[in-house]
Order: sequence, then structure tokens, then C-alpha cells
Amino acid sequence: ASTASTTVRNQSFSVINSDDINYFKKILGESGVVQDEEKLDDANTDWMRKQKGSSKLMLQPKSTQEVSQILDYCNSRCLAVVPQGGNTGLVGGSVPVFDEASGILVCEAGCILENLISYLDNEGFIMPLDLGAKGSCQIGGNVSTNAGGLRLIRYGSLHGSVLGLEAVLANGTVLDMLGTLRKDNTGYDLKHLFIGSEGSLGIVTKVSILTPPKLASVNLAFLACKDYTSCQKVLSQAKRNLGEILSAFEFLDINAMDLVLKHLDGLRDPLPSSTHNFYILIETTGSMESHDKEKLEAFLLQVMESGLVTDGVLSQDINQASSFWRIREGIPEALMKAGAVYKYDLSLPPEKMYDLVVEMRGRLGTEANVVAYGHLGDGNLHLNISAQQYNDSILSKIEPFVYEWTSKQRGSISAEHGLGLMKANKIHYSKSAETVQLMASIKKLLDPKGILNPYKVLPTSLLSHS
Ligand code: FAD
Ligand code: 2HG
Ligand code: ZN
Repeated sequence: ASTASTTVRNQSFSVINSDDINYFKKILGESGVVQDEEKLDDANTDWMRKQKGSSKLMLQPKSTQEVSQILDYCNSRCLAVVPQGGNTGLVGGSVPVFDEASGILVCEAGCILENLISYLDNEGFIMPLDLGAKGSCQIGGNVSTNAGGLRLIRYGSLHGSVLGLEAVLANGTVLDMLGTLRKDNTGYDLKHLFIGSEGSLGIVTKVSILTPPKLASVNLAFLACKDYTSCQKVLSQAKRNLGEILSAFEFLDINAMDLVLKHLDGLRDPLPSSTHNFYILIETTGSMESHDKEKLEAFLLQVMESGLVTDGVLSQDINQASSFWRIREGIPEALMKAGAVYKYDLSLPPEKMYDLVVEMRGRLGTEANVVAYGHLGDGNLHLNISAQQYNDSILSKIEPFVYEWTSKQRGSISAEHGLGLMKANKIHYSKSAETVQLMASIKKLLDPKGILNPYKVLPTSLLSHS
């Protein structure tokens, strides 16, 4: 049971006692019941080191059956449970089976994303998602947060790629929805409730996922633009001219670039001849090298001749490509090294996106460094505000302004990271009252005592449990 320091503990939850611990040891063995303070401290601290839980016990079940027994017991004792995967979330077991003919991977929720990527690589396939935290995040966590990442523009969201899953409800009931069919319109497709519900409705224990074939030709271009409007125009042209081979379209502004070059070791500016205001990464993935190269080169010529792109370089080998990716994927780490960071993950109409960044800079002046980057191809801005220290003056200039601004544009206050603890009480900026009420009813139906991930996702005011 974990609560952030600022959250008032719900008194209806029980406190763990020695009988509970003995029961868990009986079903999981000594090694599955962790009370070691250092390990608990790690698990109680989020990646951003902003939220601190106070859980006294970590359980490490190895099978669906064990998850089910744990939840059944916790539900009857009213013990709160926080599902945790790789603990890389930003808002506050592992036996893969693969069918080569269909490209469908069935695996346990505890598989680390990078291990799945390597496993599939040997089989000639790829995962339909990739993100900077791949070395530690787990597929169960990815599905539970509906993680987007770097290739969503090509492969779509996990609501499309996940074909089935197994989940355990709060009372221990195991829901077998582990289908591997592309089409199955037999009633409500309940797996979607668990994709992106951040552990608030059940624990995902297994996943089946459609994986695209690995294609022979992957190219990566690192480009510079003088202004944001040019970035947007490059995006429209890339969609039109590179359409079927486009596999990533990411952007970063000069503040993000400066931060990465300052805080991460071994990285060089790929376009050092002059300074640029904006950078774009364009990746193409296709089946025929000569065709893809010809297309990409013609596209680059066009955007450079028209002045939309002021400088650019095509990666010459895999090492150069990974150093380009390292610049983009390393931004969250660089921000952590720079000091305190206020993180906002917004979906906005692309033409309005950077106006918010400019307004935010006007509000904050020299008090903080406003850093912008993200999945421009998906209309997803990562607005990060970096400061020496957290302080109320900065926060009051950011919030509620950032949420109100986003809401006015009918944007989303969480494009891909979820609501967690940080934004549970902010959901109304993006969802209507009726919608949130229905969500609360679903939560009550599936988890009547509210033991699963309390204080997260939905406003606490709506979650008075029996
Ligand atoms: P955790 O952090 O352990 O948990 C996240 C949430 O899911 C929690 O609410 C938890 O209770 C719940 N949960 C975890 N496992 C389960 C389960 N088996 N069943 C039910 N609930 C569960 N996110 C993106 O969308 N796109 C990105 O590009 C991206 N890049 C990132 C880069 C870095 C460097 C970092 C640190 C994070 C990034 N993230 C990104 C955020 C994060 O990595 C993802 O949200 C990831 O999917 C979380 O997986 P996890 O296993 O670490 O989950
Ligand atoms: C990314 O795209 C992640 O790098 C993290 O989603 C975003 O740190 C962030 O703001
Ligand atoms: Zn992201």
C-alpha cells in the first residue's frame, strides 16, 4: 500500500500485520515477499523522485494464480495494492511465445520491453512500440499506461496492437481475454478497459500483441528548422511524400538540445556549423533500400530548397543513428540532471502547440527554463519546465494556466503518460463530468473496496467506497 506524502490516507484500508505477511510467505515463498528497506525505498520512489510512497511490503508473484490469490486476500482484508512494473511511469516473468506466421507475441506482463525487442529481432519482427525507458519498463506497465512512444505515428496505439490480455480483478477473479484474433466482435471488447487504466481496474498478467515484420531498410535524418511553423510544414510534407515509409517524426527545440549536450556524456551536435532554433528527427522504415533512399533524398532536397529545412544530415550507419536517437531519447534524463522539473504531456492541435511554449516563457521569464520537444507527428508536446528547485512561485505561474490553456483548445492534459497521482484531480480539464462519473461507476463495479491503486487516475471525491 503506497501513498504520496501529500495524500491523506484512506482510513478504511487495513494496516499490514504479521498474519498477512505469513499468509503471503505461504503462497509466494520467502523470496516473493520483500521487506528489505532499501528495496522498498526504491519501489516507493517514482522515477522523477517526486512522489514518495510508504508501502511496508512488496510482493513478487510469478504466476497469474499467485496474483489472484494475493488480490483475493487483499480485497477481503481491505489492504490497498499498487501494481508496479518497471517503475518508469512519469505521473506520479517473462516467457514469450511467438507465432511466426501471424506475428503474434504472447507474453507475461513482467517482460521488459527491451528484452521483447531483442527476442523479436531474432525472429525477424519488431515491437509496435519503442520508448526511451525500454531498458526497464515492462510490457504490463506499457499496456496499463497505454504508452505511446516513438513509433505511434506508424504502428498506432496499443489499443490497436494489443489483441488480448489476461487480467486479475480486485477480488482475485482471473479474466481470460487473451485472444489472438484480429477480429472478434462478440460483445463488449473489455480488454480496452485495462489498456491505459493505470492499474486502477485490475492487474494485467499476460498480453498478446501483434508485431510488425522487421523491414530491411531503416533511415534516419536529423534536420534543423529556423522556426516552429517550418517544422509543421515539414511534417505535412513528410506525411504526403514519405507516407508509407514514415516511421517516426520527433521534434526538439534549442533549449532541449542545449540541455542534452550539456548534461549527457559523449553526445555531439549533429549539425554544429551554426545554431538552430528547432530540430526534427525523421525515420523511415521500408522494404527496399534503393526506393526508400531515393524517396528520402528527393524529400530532403525539396524541403531544403524551399528553405523549410536549413541544415540536415542523414545517418550513415547504425552507430550514428543510435547517437541521433540518444539525443532525443536522452532528454528526460538530461532534465533530471538539470534540477527540478515540472512535466506536462499534452495533446494539442499542432498549429497551436508552440504558442503555449512561447506564452509559458513569457510568464516565467528567467525564473525557469521552458523546454519543448515531443512526438510532433502525433500532436503530442512534452512541455518541461526546468528550474534550480521546486518552488510555489514557479508552480503558480504554470498551473492552472497550462491545464486551462489546453482545455480551451480541447486538448488532452495527458497525451500518453496517464493521470497517476499528479493529475487524478485534473481529469475534468479533458473529460466531461458525465464521462468521469461513468468511469467512477466502472471503477466501483470492478473494485468495490477501491483497493487497486488508490488516489490515482480518478478524483478522490468520486471514490467513496463501500
Ligand atoms: P510502472 O511505472 O511500474 O507503472 C505505471 C502505471 O501502470 C502505474 O499506475 C502502475 O500501477 C501500473 N501498472 C504497471 N504494471 C501493471 C500491471 N501489470 N497491471 C496493471 N497495472 C500496472 N511513456 C510513453 O507513453 N511514451 C514515451 O515515449 C515514454 N518515454 C519515456 C522515457 C523515459 C526515459 C521514462 C523514464 C519514461 C517514459 N515513458 C514514456 C513513461 C513510462 O516509461 C511508460 O509509461 C511505461 O509504459 C511504464 O511502464 P512501467 O513498467 O515502468 O510501469
Ligand atoms: C518521451 O517522449 C517521454 O521522451 C518522456 O514520453 C517525456 O519526460 C517527458 O516529458
Ligand atoms: Zn513521449
